[in-house]
Amino acid sequence: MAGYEINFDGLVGPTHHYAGLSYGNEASTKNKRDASNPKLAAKQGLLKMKTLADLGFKQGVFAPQERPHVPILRQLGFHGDDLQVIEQAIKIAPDLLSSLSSASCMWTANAATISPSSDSLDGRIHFTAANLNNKFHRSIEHSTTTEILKAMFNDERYFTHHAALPEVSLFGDEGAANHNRLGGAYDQASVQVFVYGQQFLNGNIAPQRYPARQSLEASQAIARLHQLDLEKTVFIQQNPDVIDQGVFHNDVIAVSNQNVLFHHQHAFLNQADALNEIRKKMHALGHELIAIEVPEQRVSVADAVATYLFNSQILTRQDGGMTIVVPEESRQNQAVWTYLNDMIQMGTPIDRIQVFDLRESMKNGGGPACLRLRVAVNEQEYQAINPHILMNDDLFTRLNHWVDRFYRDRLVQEDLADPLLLIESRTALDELTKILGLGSIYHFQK
Ligand code: SUG
Repeated sequence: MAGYEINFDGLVGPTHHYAGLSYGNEASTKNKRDASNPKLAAKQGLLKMKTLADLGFKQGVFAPQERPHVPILRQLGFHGDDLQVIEQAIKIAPDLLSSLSSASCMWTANAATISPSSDSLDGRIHFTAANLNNKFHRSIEHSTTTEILKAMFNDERYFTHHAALPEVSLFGDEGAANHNRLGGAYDQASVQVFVYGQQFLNGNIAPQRYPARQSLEASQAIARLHQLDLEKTVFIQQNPDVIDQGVFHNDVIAVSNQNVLFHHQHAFLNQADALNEIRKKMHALGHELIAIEVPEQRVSVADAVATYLFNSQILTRQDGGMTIVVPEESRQNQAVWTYLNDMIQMGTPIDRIQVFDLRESMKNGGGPACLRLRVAVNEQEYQAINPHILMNDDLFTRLNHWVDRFYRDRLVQEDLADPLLLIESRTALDELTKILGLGSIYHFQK
């Protein structure tokens, strides 16, 4: 039995727009106030899920959250009925309404950190929702994320859910985007690699321009909660210079699958030592690391950030080879595309490229890997997952119809106060819980 890796992609919510909310994420800042197309965004994501499912990869859907977040608007002093709350907010604090309307939960790589049962001392899969403390619009995701995860993985024999860490920068946690796992079969013990941006207690190396979103203290707390064996765990610091060049999460500069680590020359601080530690710990488990290091000379950090070369997914096919999933922007850049085509000839397990148009998400800094949360399971755990969230022909058709019925093809900030948008979104989400068999994860009154 080899187990499976399932990718759960975030379904883009109906209020997807460009609000420029993420300082340090250059795409987000650059595209502030552009008109978005939520319908196209959702369809681009669905097509990615369906294509990967058709290629034989295990693929699931992660439901969006309700936005705008009316309870928090109330907490901030807006009052009246829900529509009055929103009307006041757009007049007095339009940017706040934007924050509380962001569809940012689509980037499920930031939803949680997950440790498979083969790595945990108690033999259970552990989930910890990320507090996303660094950005207000994302810090409001974790409690609903936990509820959705419980509705997806609802079997106490196998799945343990932890609440997010304390909501301060000392424990800033951005989830799986800063977490890799290196080993062999998905259901066998592997080395977990936590990549942090800054050590807050007694650390002295930090980015100067942009924030480090993930702390070492958070990564260590997750490792404790998930009952990881420290002999099989590595904590490495992301290179602060690349954070300052727009690499706001580790998955913008490195990605792993099984025994392969694909990363940039400048990804990590003290890179040679970091790789040696991973290599040694993998070796103790009987695995050899294949590190594919991309030299700056071939692909600059700036090109990596602009094209999201490393925000790719490396997926193991049923024939044992690996496919790298990249966004269209990687094909459009000559240096990156030439590198990719050379790479698949290098004799590593990666021998195919799959390209997706994810432009709507990319304009907010979210590439293929941002949109997915991976969960490694064995056969019994796989059988215990809510079956309604797994992608197939029927679900694809139903979700496309659902998007056609409820989503707009243009959205700008002023539209966020349209009472019809709230009604459309709530009706849509209410129907979605039935399609995905999630029970009552939303708490609005219809
Ligand atoms: O947190 N963008 C997200 C992108 C997340 C990408 N995820 C990973 N790298 N795993 C973020 O910065 C922008 C929203 C706006 O500006 O409207 C935003 O939240």
